[in-house]
Amino acid sequence: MSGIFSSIPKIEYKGRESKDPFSFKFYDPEEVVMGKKMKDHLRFALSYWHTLTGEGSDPFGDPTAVRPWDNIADPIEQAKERVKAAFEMMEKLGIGYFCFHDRDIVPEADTLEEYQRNLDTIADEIEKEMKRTGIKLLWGTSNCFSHPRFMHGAATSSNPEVFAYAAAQIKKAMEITHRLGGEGYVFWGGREGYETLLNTDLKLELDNFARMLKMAVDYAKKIGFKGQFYIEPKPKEPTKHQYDVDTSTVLGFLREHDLYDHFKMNIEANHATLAMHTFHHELYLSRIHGKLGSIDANQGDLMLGWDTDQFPSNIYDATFAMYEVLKAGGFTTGGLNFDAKVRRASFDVEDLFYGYIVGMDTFAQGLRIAAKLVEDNVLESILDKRYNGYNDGIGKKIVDNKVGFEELSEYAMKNGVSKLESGRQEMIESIINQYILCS
Ligand code: XUL
Ligand code: CO
Repeated sequence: MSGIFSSIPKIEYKGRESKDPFSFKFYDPEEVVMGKKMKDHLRFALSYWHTLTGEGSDPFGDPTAVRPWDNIADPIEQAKERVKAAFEMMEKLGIGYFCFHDRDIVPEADTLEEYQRNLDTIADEIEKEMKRTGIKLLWGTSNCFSHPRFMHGAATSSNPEVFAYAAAQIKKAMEITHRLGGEGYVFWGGREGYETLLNTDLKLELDNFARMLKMAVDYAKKIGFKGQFYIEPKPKEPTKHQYDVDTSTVLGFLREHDLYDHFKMNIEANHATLAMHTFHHELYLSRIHGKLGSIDANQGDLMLGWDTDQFPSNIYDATFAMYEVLKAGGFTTGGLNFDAKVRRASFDVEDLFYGYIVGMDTFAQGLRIAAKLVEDNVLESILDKRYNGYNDGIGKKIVDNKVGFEELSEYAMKNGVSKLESGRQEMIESIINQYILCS
């Protein structure tokens, strides 16, 4: 077999009894679940950064992985080889989408002009491969956090020249995303936050952040980019306080700055847990506001306090994530991007494939289980029963906004609280286990 990953076969669905590590045990792309093929529900995407540029370094250690393209000295030739590798990998895994930051596809150059020219060169290569394979761009984004110029932030930098530089970078990344038919564009705060309040003008930084987002909205209109804008919340790391803490914070910020209608959420599992929320919580909250846009599917190690971005293997999390996606009516522009990297000691290219296999299998099975939960009305009937009091009598008057303190006070004097019911948490957990273990 020729190609960059010649030792790795095409990964096929072989069923749950399969002992072949290079096979899907649960992800059957063509299987129809609730009237739609699995691959169309899940809309898996490859993360260009972790997969093609990740090298296994961490705050305490040097890179561990040497990839097949690393021996190419010329940075542009190396970038072209990465494009080939990305598409070969997606073809072998049957992944239909990818996501990238500008800096993932080409390294920084001596000048901004040269950098942008290089971006165009590699975008040409990507475009060719997209045409050849039919693989699509889920979203693009700009890396305004790695280079030292962003040490104080990008849109929230204390230096207006840095604000301008970030705007130039975002403008170009939006143009490339548009040119490649990207279905979305992500803003992740990067270094938009602070290290200490003692040198921070909180109001100016937050207002400038909103200004940058407004400029992006205006520019999208100007170039005719119709893709969905997303904000990806994260509470900390790299700064001690990131402005996009979590879904609630972001929705409040968007409302305050008249940006609400232009953005949806891109929820990342490991960011949710860093915010001391569950992944389920962030998705549920996004869904009830009609803001569940896309997902960065990974998981953290709860024993480690940082963003480990591991490939997801937790079936409970995947089940509730897919439950929320189904309840939201499915993805439209969004999908499941594996913002995930292999662990530092998993340095072989085979490990990259095993990472995607476990992630895709976990979410495929999560989808099957979630579909059964929805079809059997399991959680809906629990909610219906639990909140039944709000369907008539005093409860209905409360939700219809027909009563105030005086009427309620009168009601309470007369009736007191007649009866409380159990929340039945353990019973519900037992039912969920039954669905997970028996599906
Ligand atoms: C960082 C992170 C990013 C975003 C895109 O924690 O998740 O990779 O997904 O910038
Ligand atoms: Co992410």
